[in-house]
Amino acid sequence: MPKPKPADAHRHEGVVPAVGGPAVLKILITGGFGVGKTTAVGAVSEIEPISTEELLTQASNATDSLTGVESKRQTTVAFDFGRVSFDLPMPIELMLFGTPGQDRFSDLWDDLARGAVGAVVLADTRRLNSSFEAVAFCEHKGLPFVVAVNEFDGAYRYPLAEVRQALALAFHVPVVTCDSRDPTSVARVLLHLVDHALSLMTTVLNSLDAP
Ligand SMILES: Nc1nc2c(ncn2[C@@H]2O[C@H](COP(=O)(O)OP(=O)(O)O)[C@@H](O)[C@H]2O)c(=O)[nH]1
Ligand SMILES: [Mg+2]
Repeated sequence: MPKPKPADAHRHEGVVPAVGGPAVLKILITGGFGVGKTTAVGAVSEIEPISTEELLTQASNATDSLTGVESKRQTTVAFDFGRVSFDLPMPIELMLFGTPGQDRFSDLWDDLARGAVGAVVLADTRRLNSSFEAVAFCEHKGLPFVVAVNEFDGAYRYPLAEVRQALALAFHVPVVTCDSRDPTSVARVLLHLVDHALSLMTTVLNSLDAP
């Protein structure tokens, strides 16, 4: 009877175990209530997005500010999940986790952020203050992030430098515009974030290499 091979026998035979497929990255989609997080995940996801929208109830009226989003009838009580993959510039698969907008779920934000490579903070210039908490959260966690201004119809288009100033962003944080209903626009923001997160890594490496 042949002796069973040890589990790592292939190493001794010089056989590289089959690996491959895209790099899988976790990304947080965050921002205030009604800025378009659920819309963005749904627009870009290749799978049917998992969304835990519930009809707004009287009970949530005290905590969900509807100012400026009076037409909104649903709220995310847990989180949104979607997935999107890219072949270029390299094969990557992004797992998207959309946070609930309300601060009462901040413990869940911690869980959703764990292991994420970075975050997209969506902002609505009519209610920029609704995204303050998300910016503060990313800064506190040291999570690389980009701010994406969701250009709602009829909203005044502020220069991005003013948005940067109003949110008191560090100079290296990218600020871009997007339409969270448009898959191409959301994909562009996601790639921007991945690029930003990788470039921060390069900056750290350079500082380690410095004499
Ligand atoms: N006009 C316009 N409406 C949008 C845009 N993004 C989201 N909406 C609408 O705004 C509302 C709030 O979006 P939602 O994704 O639920 O916000 P969330 O609370 O951040 O998840 C929904 O009724 C969306 O259809 C946008 O870019 N333009
Ligand atoms: Mg939502």
